[in-house]
Amino acid sequence: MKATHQGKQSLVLIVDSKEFNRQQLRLLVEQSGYRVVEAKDGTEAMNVFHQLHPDLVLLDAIMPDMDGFECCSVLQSIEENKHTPVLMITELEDTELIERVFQVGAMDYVSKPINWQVLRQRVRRLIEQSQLHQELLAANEELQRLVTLVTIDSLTQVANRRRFQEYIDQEWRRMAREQQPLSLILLDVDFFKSYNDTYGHQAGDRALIEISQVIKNIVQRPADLVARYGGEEFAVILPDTGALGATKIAERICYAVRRLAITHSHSQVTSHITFSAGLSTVIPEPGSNFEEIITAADKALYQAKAAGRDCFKHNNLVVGSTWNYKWRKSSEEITRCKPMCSGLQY
Ligand code: GH3
Ligand code: MG
Ligand code: MG
Repeated sequence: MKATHQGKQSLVLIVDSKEFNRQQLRLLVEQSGYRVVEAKDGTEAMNVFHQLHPDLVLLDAIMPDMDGFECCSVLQSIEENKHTPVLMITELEDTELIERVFQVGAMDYVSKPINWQVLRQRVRRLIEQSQLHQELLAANEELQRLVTLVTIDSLTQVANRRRFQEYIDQEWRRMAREQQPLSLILLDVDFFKSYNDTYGHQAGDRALIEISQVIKNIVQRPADLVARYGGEEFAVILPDTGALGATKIAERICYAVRRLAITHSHSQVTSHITFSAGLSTVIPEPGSNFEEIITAADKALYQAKAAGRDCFKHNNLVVGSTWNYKWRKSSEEITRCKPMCSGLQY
């Protein structure tokens, strides 16, 4: 019989107002190889539960003050209670009583007079189930931790490059199937090397964290993804979003980064941190490769840098044209140059 869990003997909390009953139950549980802790009423049971986190609660239904049913309900509502099973001991095999047992969240019951062999089997089964459940929870937590590790950028907590690649591939194929536009924004902080040189690498890290948070707060649709594309470069994937929708998002990001007003006295553009952006919007051809949109957005970003930074270019593959936008430098409002083409798609 398996009485230990990861080298530790399982602990059973026996709750019964009568000492004689507790002694009998203790004997049976200890003979099965488990440790025992006792409580004489509901209040004491709560205290012991909080302190010792037992693996099973053996609970008498009839107790003065808080009866077993109430006690069981309270146990279920405890936040740190990770599904500790409750085995209820009832006076009678009565249908109404049995229904209440399960209503209050107990996993099973035995009725009096107790058949000791049945009780022994139920205790063992519930403890084994509880152990399996705990192992599953731990494995799931570990899985979540690993998923986070491989998909999230550790500095900024947005998606990392690997997740970006995976997601753009997936959404590219989805948009190709649905023949809907996919937009990509690539953002690159201007003169960030000189920011690091002036204020230090740690200040640079803090600025990247702040900027990523700002971007994340703006990009809100469930299907959108913000990723750290490289050192001081971010990418925003916007499925089901046309050129004007993507432009609006880029404008909002620009506006919010301006409001951060992170001083950058050595920037050759303004006295604050700015960025340049390249946008691209594509309705993917079925069977084509997502690299197409990255190349287009990257080209637009390069053009934005060449055009003096602190601006963005849109390389719209949907209508086959490129146009410029310039963030207005002196005010919080942003003006953009007139697009060079018509027929924009949301
Ligand atoms: P440009 O306007 O042309 O983009 O100029 P830039 O200085 O931003 O570009 P460059 O590619 O020359 O330098 C990028 C800098 O970003 C270099 C590096 O110091 C900084 N950087 C990259 N990753 C990190 C990071 O994780 N933390 C910090 N603090 N700085 C980083
Ligand atoms: Mg760069
Ligand atoms: Mg840069």
